[in-house]
Amino acid sequence: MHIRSTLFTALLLLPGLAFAAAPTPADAGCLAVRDGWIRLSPVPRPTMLAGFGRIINGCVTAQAVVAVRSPRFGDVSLHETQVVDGVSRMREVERLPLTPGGEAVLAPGGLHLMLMQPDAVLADGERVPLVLVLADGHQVAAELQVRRTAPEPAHAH
Ligand SMILES: [Cu+2]
Repeated sequence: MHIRSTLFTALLLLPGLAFAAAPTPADAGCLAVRDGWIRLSPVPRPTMLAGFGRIINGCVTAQAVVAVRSPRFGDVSLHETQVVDGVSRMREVERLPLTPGGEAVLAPGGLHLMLMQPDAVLADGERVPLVLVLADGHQVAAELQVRRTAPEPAHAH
């Protein structure tokens, strides 16, 4: 017991050693957003927009998205649209789990990013930065393009 607590203390005193763990999603770039887009709003000055795309977990470990931010929006959250008794409703998804090698598809009528309070009117073709916050505290940078329709899915070569 004494030896073990001494070792623990030594690890605390050597942060370089203590953090020499497996590569994180941010370090390895194994978690990414593909085909990210924001649906151009028909409203002249929208206060709310929807974002879509695929969140791909190419990591060997399970991951979870627990928050999303963008410098262009006052508030961003993950939502899911569900039709209950013929009525379309949205609920907030507080935690989006991603299995190793798995992906989450955000598409109209299902999972989406709810983008609130844009800092300006977004133009067609504009690129908007986004940050995914993972359960382990790491952050993954992504980008969404403002478009009228979904982009053609990019195929792996
Ligand atoms: Cu929503």
